[in-house]
Amino acid sequence: MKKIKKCIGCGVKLQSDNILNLGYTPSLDNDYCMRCFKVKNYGIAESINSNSDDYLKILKSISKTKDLVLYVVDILNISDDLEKILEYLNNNVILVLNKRDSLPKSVKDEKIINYLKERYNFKDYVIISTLNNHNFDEFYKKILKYKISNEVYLVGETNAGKSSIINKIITNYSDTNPILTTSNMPETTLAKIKVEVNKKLTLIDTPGIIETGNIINFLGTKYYKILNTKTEIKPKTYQIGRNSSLLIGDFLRIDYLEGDRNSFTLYIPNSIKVKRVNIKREHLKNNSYQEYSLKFNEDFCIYGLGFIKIVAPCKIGVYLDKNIKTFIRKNMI
Ligand SMILES: Nc1nc2c(ncn2[C@@H]2O[C@H](COP(=O)(O)OP(=O)(O)OP(=O)(O)O)[C@@H](O)[C@H]2O)c(=O)[nH]1
Ligand SMILES: [Mg+2]
Repeated sequence: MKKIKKCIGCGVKLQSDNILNLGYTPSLDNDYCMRCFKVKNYGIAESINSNSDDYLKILKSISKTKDLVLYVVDILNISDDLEKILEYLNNNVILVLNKRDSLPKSVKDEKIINYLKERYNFKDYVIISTLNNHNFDEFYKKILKYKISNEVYLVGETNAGKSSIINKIITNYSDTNPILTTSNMPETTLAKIKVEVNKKLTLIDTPGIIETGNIINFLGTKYYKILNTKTEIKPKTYQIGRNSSLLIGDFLRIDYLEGDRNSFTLYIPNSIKVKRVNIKREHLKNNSYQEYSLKFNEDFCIYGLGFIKIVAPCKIGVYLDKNIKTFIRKNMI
């Protein structure tokens, strides 16, 4: 019987039979599949199709273990249904907000943590940045504090940074070298991968779920890099009144329909162009048009892009593909 060998970068079973199938490598002596090899060496994104059933299967199998789970979330894209994951897991779950570097330094970590604690029911909360090693010592201590066995799982949406976090922990707290493949394309990790950090801790990487409403699924590959921003967002503030509109990139328009003069602060990647226009125009109530009413101090969130901090009550008209998830929450920062 052939021994099964797995790619050490993404966890897929290696095979040398069919170049068109996942896990292909010209020689089974290689440690990485060709897809990982291309990501690592050329940064080439090759997307694949998987489904959320696989993700649920993984969550179910994790739930049976009772081991500690690190639920990794991109701080710029905190979903409104964060707690849903707890329906599938009986384990202790720490909410890990990654990519702290993408929000301005002036924002206080504590404020965000308190905001989340008031709303959700996770075992604990931690804010980190893998990019600049922010808060890893505290994070590592929490892992050691809450772990039940030596095995600790990382779960979360694709691109939240699970594999990058494991690589960083390996770099910080072990004598070995990081091996996992990471990239800005959705679905980099393809199967569970156990990574032994030291005798006391083994981290288990999992493939991320793709949230179908994430804007990254609608904007094409050239946005992979833009949406996975590596630079601190400079918030853009606009004074808005009746008849003003914001044009955001070439995919979103927001019309100000009702309300007093207002302030809109955009927390979205810097390279996405924003223009305020003051034009009298017809409202084209086409298929992608929707109206929203906001109360005092609410954020309008566009999932995968970021959020707009709005201070006064108003009504807005939004032109955006209807399949992209949007929601309103109390101002987070
Ligand atoms: N700005 C910023 N980017 C990060 C950080 N951590 C990871 N990234 C980037 O986020 C992207 C996704 O990282 P991965 O580690 O591959 O994410 P993942 O959660 O393992 O994704 P899947 O394997 O697809 O589930 C890559 O472009 C990383 O470089 C961080 O702290 N800050
Ligand atoms: Mg990964």
